[in-house]
Amino acid sequence: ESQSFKNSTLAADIQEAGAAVDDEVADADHSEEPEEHVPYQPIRYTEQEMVERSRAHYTLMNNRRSVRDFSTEDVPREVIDNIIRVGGTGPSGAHTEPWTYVVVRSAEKKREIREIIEAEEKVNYARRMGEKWVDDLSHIGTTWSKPYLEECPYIIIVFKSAHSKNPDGSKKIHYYHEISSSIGVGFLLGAVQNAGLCSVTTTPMNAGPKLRAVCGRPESEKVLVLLPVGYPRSDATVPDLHRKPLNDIMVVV
Ligand code: IYR
Repeated sequence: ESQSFKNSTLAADIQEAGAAVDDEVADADHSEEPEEHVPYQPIRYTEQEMVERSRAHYTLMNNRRSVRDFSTEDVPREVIDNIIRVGGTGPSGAHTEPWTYVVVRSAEKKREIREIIEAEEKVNYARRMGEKWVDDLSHIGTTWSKPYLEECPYIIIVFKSAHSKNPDGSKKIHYYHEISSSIGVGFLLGAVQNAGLCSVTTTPMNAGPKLRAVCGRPESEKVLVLLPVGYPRSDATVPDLHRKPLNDIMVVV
């Protein structure tokens, strides 16, 4: 881990609370034995701290927007590594961790990915989605054209798998792999926002198998979503969307 992380107050807080888990210890235990339980106490804040932190977090996340106008400016690789680490912290069915996060850095691969997606999206917009869907989407302003897939410095492709192999070669079933991997995507989006970067959830119909081949992933892994990651271009725009107020999304019973 970097010195800057080790020296930060946040890191110190977490370590003080005994919540830091050594990577090697976490990686080592793949035994069949029932896992030993260990004490766990997350940091306890005062009520005022909780209010302030939850408000600040809401402000951060409420500023997130899906961005499709990316700058070609590079992003430090360590930031991407840390975002992926966050994706790996999500809960998963029986702790089976059904995700693989492919980080696409190569300009050539990004070009191939753009070509595959644009070819499918031409058919999607013209035929597969249907008139009503295309009409319902028109206020967002999307089309089959996806130049941002080449302009962004990184694309994260999230793969989900229904199963893998145990160390002894037996089949390991990934329970709830779809929802687990989707929660992982939520964690990634939060991490991207926290880093001051932008993304857009991209789910191109029919492009999965070709994208999997470009990434050299096995057939057991299916593309769930693509996340281009980078800075917005200085002339980036987003649709003027508004979010439902609390009273429209929360019901207390
Ligand atoms: N996946 C296509 C179309 C699309 C569909 C929905 I629903 C959106 O909210 C946005 C886009 C595309 O990326 O253009």
